[in-house]
Amino acid sequence: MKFIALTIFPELFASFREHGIVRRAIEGDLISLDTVNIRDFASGKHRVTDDRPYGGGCGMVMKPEPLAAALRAARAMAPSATTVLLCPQGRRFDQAMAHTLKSLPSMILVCGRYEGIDDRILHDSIDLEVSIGDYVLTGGELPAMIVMEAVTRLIPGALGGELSADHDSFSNGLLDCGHFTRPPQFEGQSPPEVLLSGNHREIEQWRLESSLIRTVLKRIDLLENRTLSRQEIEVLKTWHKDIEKIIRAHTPPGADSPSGVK
Ligand code: 4FV
Repeated sequence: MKFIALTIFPELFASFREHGIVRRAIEGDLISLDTVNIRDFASGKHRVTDDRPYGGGCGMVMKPEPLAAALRAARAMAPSATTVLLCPQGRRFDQAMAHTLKSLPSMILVCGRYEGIDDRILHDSIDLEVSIGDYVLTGGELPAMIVMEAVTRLIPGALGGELSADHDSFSNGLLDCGHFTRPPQFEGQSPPEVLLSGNHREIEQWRLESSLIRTVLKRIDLLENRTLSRQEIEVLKTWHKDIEKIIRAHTPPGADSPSGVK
């Protein structure tokens, strides 16, 4: 995957390139990450890249000419690239979108600044608008790094060794299970016995139940339009039975329990 970031702050990507999985993926030729400085395409002594908004109002807008010239330069470097604008108006980025994007040959990531970019760029130069969340940042650089890191992790070989992204949160639409490591005792707490048992079938079952309960408690919305596996349904049925037993135990004889359980 060839990443090209269009930005007026290329230095922001310096340490991002030199650390962790992005660095390893660059060294392993799994990805490349180049920056194009939009200011290099701005004219005039001060090479301004922004101007006051038509119609008045506060803030500044990113000028179309330097951005269009920078986009042409980036396309010359990656003719088949998909051009993505990071902006609050975009489609919400998530793991599913990361899986979709990972198979692209190249991406040009446009990092806006100020109040945003001139809309005329939007119409004829942007293939996809992506938002990392419903809040407003001062620049698209951090969102671009988030997209690049999430996509890079899914490129085969990027995670290194036996690691795979298949166990990720959201990879199967559930939150990840709980994780424990040494020491066996920490502030009086020990990890669940089953994880020390070596019984892989029981460990898998525990991890499934851990994922399910965390998803039910923290992100039940993730279960709404997700097909449950037979194994997952069995777990939920067991919990349902256990919960009904508790309700019955706490319902005075003759009284209908809150859930109408006789
Ligand atoms: C943003 C987001 C974001 C808006 C104005 C950059 C800023 C400034 N990008 N997801 N949320 N962008 O807030 O992607 O140009």
